[in-house]
Amino acid sequence: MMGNRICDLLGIRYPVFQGAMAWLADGKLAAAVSNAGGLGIIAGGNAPGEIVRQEIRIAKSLTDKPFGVNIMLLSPFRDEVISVVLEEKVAAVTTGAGNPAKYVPAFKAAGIKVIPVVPSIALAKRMEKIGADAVIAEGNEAGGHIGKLTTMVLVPQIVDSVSIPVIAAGGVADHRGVDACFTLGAEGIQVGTVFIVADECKAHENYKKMVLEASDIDTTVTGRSTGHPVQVLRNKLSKRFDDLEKHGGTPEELEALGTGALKAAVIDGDIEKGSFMSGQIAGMVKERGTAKEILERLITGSKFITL
Ligand code: TUI
Repeated sequence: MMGNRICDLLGIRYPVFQGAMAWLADGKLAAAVSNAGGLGIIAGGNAPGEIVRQEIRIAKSLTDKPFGVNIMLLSPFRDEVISVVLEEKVAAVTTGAGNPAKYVPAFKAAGIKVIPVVPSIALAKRMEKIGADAVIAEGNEAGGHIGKLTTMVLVPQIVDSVSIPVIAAGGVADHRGVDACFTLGAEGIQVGTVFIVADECKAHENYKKMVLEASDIDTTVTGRSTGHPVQVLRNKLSKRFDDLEKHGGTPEELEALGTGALKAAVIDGDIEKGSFMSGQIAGMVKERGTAKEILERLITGSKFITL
């Protein structure tokens, strides 16, 4: 898309990012999305640096298009993942779950585009001031770790507060959502949940089925009391989490319940004990396909992005 600032910044065809879903967004999925013309993004999640390096190398072997890596700032391996990303010189870094200010100069010096997720105007302005290339305004319709505001409320306020381009995330699954975000002033979108059911996504079959069969009200937010709210598909684990929170569970008890739960969902497909992170839009995800088919289906009919 000529003249779109996100496409020009990254050298990509469509201003569509694949959200960095911990455990799910690996080198294979990221490469498939980048090959389809979007920006694939490898999720650093809580993985050690060398695992992230392996995924970067896999992506490099599968595509010559730009792709990104997301740094999850709560990760115990944050610093080593950052070192790996600097060494491997990926095209772009997105960050989540925290303020990346102290790392921005190093990314910029390495020629890596920096695109933080911002849940507020204050952080968006700060990121612009220290040289971020764009920001992602992620509303709390999104899956996984979420901020306080919805996409509808957050995006126009961030757009009005900064001059750098804004990518909208949270609650988008078809061209109507895409166009709503562009109407709010976004110049790109990020989608995660729609890619869980991509053929190239490693999610366990049970995870894919849960997304495909989800109804409008099947997500819930756990962990509000811990200060780290996480949007997931409702299941036995989310119910146990809710009960523990209601009955004054300690942060340690809550953490113990969550430990290993994402792996249980993604790898083992453990319907009862897994944490099936997902955006609220799961109710609209009804069809599988390759990453390319999913991306093209998403933008077909858009007045802002043309195939
Ligand atoms: O990061 C995400 N979503 C995620 S990370 C993740 S891995 C995880 N696993 C288990 C427990 C917790 C996380 C799963 N989903 N989205 C981006 C995002 N970033 N949403 C909200 C924020 C955010 C919040 C506060 C960004 C910056 C921020 O800054 C606070 C500050 O210090 O100013």
